[in-house]
Amino acid sequence: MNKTYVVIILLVVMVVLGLLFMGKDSTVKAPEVDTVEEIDLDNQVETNFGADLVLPASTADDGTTLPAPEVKEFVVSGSNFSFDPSTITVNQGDKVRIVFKNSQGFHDFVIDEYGRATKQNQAPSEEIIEFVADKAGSFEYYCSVGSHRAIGMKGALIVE
Ligand SMILES: [Cu+2]
Repeated sequence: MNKTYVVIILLVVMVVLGLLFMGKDSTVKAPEVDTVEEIDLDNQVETNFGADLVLPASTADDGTTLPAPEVKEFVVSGSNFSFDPSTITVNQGDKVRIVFKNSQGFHDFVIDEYGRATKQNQAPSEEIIEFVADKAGSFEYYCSVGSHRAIGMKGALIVE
C-alpha cells in the first residue's frame, strides 16, 4: 500500500514537473516572440528612415526652388513691323525662355548680347530660344530681316 502511494506521488510529481517544464518551454518561446517584435521595430525604424528620406528630399526641392534660377517665359509675337511685348524685364540670373510667335510676315528674333537668334520664319511659325540672363543692363532685341529693325521692329530686354 505504501509503495502504491509512493508511485502515485511520484507520478503526480512527474506530471507537475512536466507541466512546469512545459510552462518553462512556453516561457522560453515568449522571448522568441519578443525577438520577433524587436525585428518588427527595426523594420519600422527602417521604414521611418525611408519616410524621412522622402521628406527632406521634397523639402530640399522646395528649398532649392527659391535660390535656383527662375525660368521666366515670355511669348513674344512678331508682326509687320513690331514685337509684342516690346519690353521684357527679368532679374539677373533668371533663365529666360522666349517663345517667338511670328504671326504676320517674314521675321526673326535676335538678341546679340546673349548670342541668340531664331531662324527667319514666314508666319505663322513658332520658335523658342533660351538663355540665362547673367548680364545686367538693357539689351535690344530686333528683327534682322531687311530694314525691319530700322523701321521699329525692336524691343528691350531689361535685366535688373
Ligand atoms: Cu521682321
